[in-house]
Amino acid sequence: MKQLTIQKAAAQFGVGEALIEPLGEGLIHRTYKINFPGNDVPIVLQCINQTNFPQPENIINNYRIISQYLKYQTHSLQVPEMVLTNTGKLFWIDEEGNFWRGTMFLNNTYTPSSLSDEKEARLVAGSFAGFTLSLAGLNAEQLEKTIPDFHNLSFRFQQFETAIKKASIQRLLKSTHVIAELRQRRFLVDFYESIKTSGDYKTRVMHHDCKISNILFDKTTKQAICVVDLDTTMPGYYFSDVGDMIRTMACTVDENSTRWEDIDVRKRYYNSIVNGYMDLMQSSFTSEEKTYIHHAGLLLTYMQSLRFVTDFLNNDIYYKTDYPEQNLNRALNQLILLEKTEEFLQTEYHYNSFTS
Ligand code: GN1
Ligand code: MG
Repeated sequence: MKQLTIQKAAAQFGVGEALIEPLGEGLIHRTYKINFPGNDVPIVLQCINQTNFPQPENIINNYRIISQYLKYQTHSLQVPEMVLTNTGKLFWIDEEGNFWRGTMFLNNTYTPSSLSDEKEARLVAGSFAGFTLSLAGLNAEQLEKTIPDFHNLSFRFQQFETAIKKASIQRLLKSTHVIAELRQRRFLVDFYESIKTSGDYKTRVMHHDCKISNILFDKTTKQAICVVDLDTTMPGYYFSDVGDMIRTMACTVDENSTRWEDIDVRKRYYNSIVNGYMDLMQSSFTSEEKTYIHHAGLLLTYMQSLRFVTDFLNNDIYYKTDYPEQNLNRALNQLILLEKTEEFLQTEYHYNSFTS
């Protein structure tokens, strides 16, 4: 993105010459930290990706409802306050149609990109569980579906099959192994369908992007203080948040790694995440949700592999990439992680994911 475009956007949210720094490692939006000369506190300026979020106003609307609601919940984590434009608006659209919004940057905080120990894993799991519990009294009907069918596994599987039909022969040939392995695990889609139809599973407000970098920690106390990136916070099922934490935090490497032989599940982290999440959630969980808690990591890792290979087959239109086969490599990384999780669950819990 052109520096001038960012400068113009920044100028809407503050006064004086803005100092601009890129922020974060997200695969979707463009995010910057902006310092204005007269302000002690920087702001986070974000250009919303409208290919992924065709109605960015929905994100703003949800954010407003959630942050208002959380303000009145004692002991709950907060979310950074919105920063209005100089004319008092919640967002700004530039002449090219880019959609910009601002939130406060919280000084004296940090977001770790990986876990330093199991205690931290428990803390993060408890934070996301606490977030869902704090929002239990919110009328979830008020929230917009910012991305319809976001964690709908049947829909993701359909998108994958459609992409296979339309893909170029070159991309298809490169993906044969991943495609075959993913097709073999269709029983996970059937399991998802049973969640949707059985009535034994509740919908709750879920964050839907539970990576460690979406929790802000206090530099001094090392405590979790804020949840960020609420773009996909909307009603969802029990598996989404704990599943995404297992996928991103219990693994030895991150989703961009191509050190295939190093990909594995870290037992102690896995257990800390599940136990940390269950500590808070079990009073709200139905017996089915408790019984199938270990399906969570499988579902999310499977879904992410489907989504990455689908994007590769669609010529990389969704996720930012740094080199040509990155989405295929990400899909393979997630597939290996899925296989390792299956092995891990069988050994540790005699858990057979093939039956639901
Ligand atoms: C996207 O950009 P980021 O990291 O916040 C994606 C998540 C994926 C993730 C994979 C809106 O999130 O669902 O799990 O990439 N968000 C959207 O890294 O598609
Ligand atoms: Mg996100």
